[in-house]
Amino acid sequence: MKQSEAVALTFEDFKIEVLNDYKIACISRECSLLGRREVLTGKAKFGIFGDGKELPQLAMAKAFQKGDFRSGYYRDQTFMMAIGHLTIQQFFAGLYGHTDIEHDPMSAGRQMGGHFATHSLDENGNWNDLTKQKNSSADISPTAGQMPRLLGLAQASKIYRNVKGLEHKTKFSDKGNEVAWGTIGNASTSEGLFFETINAAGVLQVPVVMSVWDDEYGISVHAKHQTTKENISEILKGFQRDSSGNGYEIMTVNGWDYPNLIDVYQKAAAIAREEHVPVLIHVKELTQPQGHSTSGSHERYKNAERLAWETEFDCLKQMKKWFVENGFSTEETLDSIASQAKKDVLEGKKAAWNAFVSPIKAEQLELVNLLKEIEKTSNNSAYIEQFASDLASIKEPLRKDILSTARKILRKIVAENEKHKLANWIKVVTSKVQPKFSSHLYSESKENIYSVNEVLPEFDKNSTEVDARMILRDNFDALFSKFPEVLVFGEDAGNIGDVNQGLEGMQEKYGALRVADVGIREASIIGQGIGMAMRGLRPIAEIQYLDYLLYGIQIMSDDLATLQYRTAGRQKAPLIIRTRGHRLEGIWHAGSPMGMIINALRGIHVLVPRNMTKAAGFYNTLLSTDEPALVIECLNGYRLKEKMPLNLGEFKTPIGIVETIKEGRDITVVSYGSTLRLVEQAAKELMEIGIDVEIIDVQSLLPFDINHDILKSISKTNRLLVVDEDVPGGGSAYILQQILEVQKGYFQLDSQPKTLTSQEHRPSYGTDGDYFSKPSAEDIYEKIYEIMSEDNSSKYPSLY
Ligand SMILES: Cc1ncc(C[n+]2csc(CCOP(=O)(O)OP(=O)(O)O)c2C)c(N)n1
Ligand SMILES: [Mg+2]
Repeated sequence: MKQSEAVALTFEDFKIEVLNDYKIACISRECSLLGRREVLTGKAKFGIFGDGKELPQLAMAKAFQKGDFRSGYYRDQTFMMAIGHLTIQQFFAGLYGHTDIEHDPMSAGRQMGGHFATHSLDENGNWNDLTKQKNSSADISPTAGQMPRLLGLAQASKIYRNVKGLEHKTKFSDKGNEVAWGTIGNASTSEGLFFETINAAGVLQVPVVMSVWDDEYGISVHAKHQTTKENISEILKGFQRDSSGNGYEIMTVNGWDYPNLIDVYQKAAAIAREEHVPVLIHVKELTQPQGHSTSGSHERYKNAERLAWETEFDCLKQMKKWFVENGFSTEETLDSIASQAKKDVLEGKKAAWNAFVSPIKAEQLELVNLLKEIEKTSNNSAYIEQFASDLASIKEPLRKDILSTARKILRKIVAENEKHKLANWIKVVTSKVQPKFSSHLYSESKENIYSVNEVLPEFDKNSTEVDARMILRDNFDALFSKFPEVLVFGEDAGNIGDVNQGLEGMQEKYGALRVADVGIREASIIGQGIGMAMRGLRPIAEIQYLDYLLYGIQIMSDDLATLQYRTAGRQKAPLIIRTRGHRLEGIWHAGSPMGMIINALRGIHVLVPRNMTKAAGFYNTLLSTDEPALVIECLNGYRLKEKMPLNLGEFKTPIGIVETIKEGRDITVVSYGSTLRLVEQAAKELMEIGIDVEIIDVQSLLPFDINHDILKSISKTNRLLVVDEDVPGGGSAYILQQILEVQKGYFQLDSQPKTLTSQEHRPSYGTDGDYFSKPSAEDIYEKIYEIMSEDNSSKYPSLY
C-alpha cells in the first residue's frame, strides 16, 4: 500500500486490511508457539521465533514495495509472511531442515529456521526480475552481520538513480526508487558493525530504513549492559539531520501501537524512497513472550514485574484491544480469527512434517527391503536382521539412521558376494543426498569461472615497458568504459586514484559515484560491495592493504563466502575485492596471511597474480563471470616494468590454472605472488652449479590447479619444494595437501616434500627485518640445495 493509496482507502477496505493483519499476526504467533513445542518434543533441533515482534513487521510490510530489499535477522517471520514469502508449511519445513528448496525456500534446510531469504535467481542461477518481487537478502546468524550488506543494498539505489548508462538494468531498479530495510535487535546495536554502518549510511545518504526491535534484552543481558543510557535512539541523536547538514531522520514508536506504527513506517518509507535520506526507527516496548530461543527460559532472567508487563503489553493483546475499542471488530470475531489461525498452523505443520519425512521413509523402506534380501544368503543373517528391524522400528527416521545402518552392515559382509548390492546402494543414495548438503558453494551457473577461456595479452613491436601500475590503470579505464555497472570504491581510491595510482585519473573521467573515496571502514566496504553486487552491479571493493583485510574478513567469511551456499544457489554477489599485499616491511605492512584467508573464505576465489598484467587479466576474467573473488596484487610490483598490452580489458587470466614460468628437470618449486621473483633469482644461481629448477606459479589458490599440472611436473622432477611468505603450516600446508593428497603427488616423489615459509612471528621492520623474517633468495637457494644434497651428497656436499 503506497501512502497515496492509503488516503483513498474506504473505512471498509481499511477494516478488511487490519483484520487481515490480525490474521497474519495470529498465524505467526501460533507458528512460534507450536514451533517451540516441535523443538521441545525433539522433531526439530533448534528454534528462534518472532513472537512479540509481530506488529512493527506488519507495518514495515505495508510500506515495503516490490524491488525493495530487506536485510534483517531471525525475528522477522511475520514480515516474511506479510509480504507473501513465507507460508505456514514453509515455516515448519525450515524448522525441520527440509532439504528440498521447493519446501524450504529460505535455504533448503541449510540454515536454522528463522533465517529468511527470497530467490533472486532461478534454478539455473540467472537473475529474476528483482523489481517485480519483494526481496530479502539471506540472513546470517552473527549479530549485526546484516548491517554491512544493508549499506550496499541501499547504495545500489543511489547508483541506479544517478549513474548514466544503467538504464538497461531494468531487472534491478526503477530509477533508484528502492528502499533497503534493515532490522536488528536492540542488543545487537552494541556491535561495531552497527555503528560503522550507521555512520556510513549517513555519510552516503542512501535510502535505508533501519528498524531496531527493542525488547530491552539480548538473550539474558539487559539493556543497561548494552547501550549507553539504555536508549539507542537517544544516543544516536547527533545523527539527526537538520538545517546544518545531512544526516538521519530518527523516529521512535512503541511496538504495541498499531496505528502509530503504520503511520511511522509510511513516513519513513517516503523519506527514504523519495529523498534518499536514511531513517532510523527505534521500536520500543517490544516483548519476547517465549524467551530468546528454545535453548532457555526467560523466567531465569526477567523478574515478575517485567514478566507481568510483557503479558499486558504483548503486541497482539494491544492490537486486539485497539480493534475492539475503535470498532473495527468484535471480541468474538477476533477470537474466531485466532482459533482459525491455530487450526491452520496445525494443518500446515502436519503437511510440512509429512513432506519432510516421506522421502526419508521411502529410503528407509528401500534399505530394509534390500537388507531382507541380503539376509537370505548371508552368513551374518542374525546380525543383519537385528539392524534391519531396529531401523524399521524408527518411526521418524533421519538419513543418518539409514546410512549408518547400511555402512555398519557393509563392514560385516565385506567378504560376501551380496556386499556389492549394498555398497552400490550406499553409493547411489550418497551421491543423491550429499549434494543436498554440499552443492552451490561456488556458482553452478553458466557464468561461473570455468566458462571463461584464457585470452593472452597481445603486444606488437611498438609495445613499450611501463610502470606496471599503468597497466592496471589503463585496463580499469577499458573496463569502466565497457561496463557501466562496474564501479570501484575504497580508502584513497577516488581522488588520488589509489595509493599506488592504479586508478589515476579515473574519478575525473567516470565520476565520484563510480570511482569513490570512502571512509576507513573495511567491514562495511565489503558489505557495500556485497549489497551492490546482489542488486546487479559489478562493484570492486578495495581494501587498501592486505594486512587490513582482517577487519573485513569476518563479513567476507560469514556473508559473502556463504551466500550461494546458504541459499542453495538462489542468491549471488559477484563482488571483486581488490587488495595489495606481500613483501613490504613491518608487522602490519607486509603480511601474507594466506592460510587464514583461504581457510576462512571457501566460497570465494582467492587469486594471487605475480604481476599487474596477470592481475588485470583476472579482473577481466572475473567481470565475465558471476562469482566473488579476492585479488591480491603484489605491493612491490607497481613500479616494476611490464609491457603494456594492446588488448586492454580483453585479455583474460584463467582461474585455477597454474603457469610454469621456468622449465627444469631436477626439482619443482611451487610458489605465488612476490616470492616468485626470489625463486627465479635463486634458480638462476642454482643453474650455475647445474641444478635445474622447474618453477610453477600457482596464480590461484582457490581453486587450486584444476588440471593437476603440478603433478605432471613432479612426475618429471620427483622433488617438491613449496615456498611462500605465510607462517609455517599456513598457505604452504594447504598447497602440500592439494599436491600430495588431492593430486596424489606422494607417489611421484623421491625426496621428502618440503616447505619454506616465513618465521612464525609477524615480519619485522626494515630490510634486515624482512631478511630475517621472510624467505630470502639465499634461503631458497639453500633449501633447494639441501634437498639435492640429501639425494647426492658427493655432487652437492652439505653447505654447513
Ligand atoms: C556475533 C555473535 N555473538 C553472539 C551471538 C549469540 N546471540 C544470538 S542472538 C543474541 C542476542 C541478540 O539480542 P538482540 O539483538 O536484542 O535481539 P533479540 O533476540 O532480543 O531480538 C546473541 C548474543 C551471535 N549470534 N552472534
Ligand atoms: Mg533484544
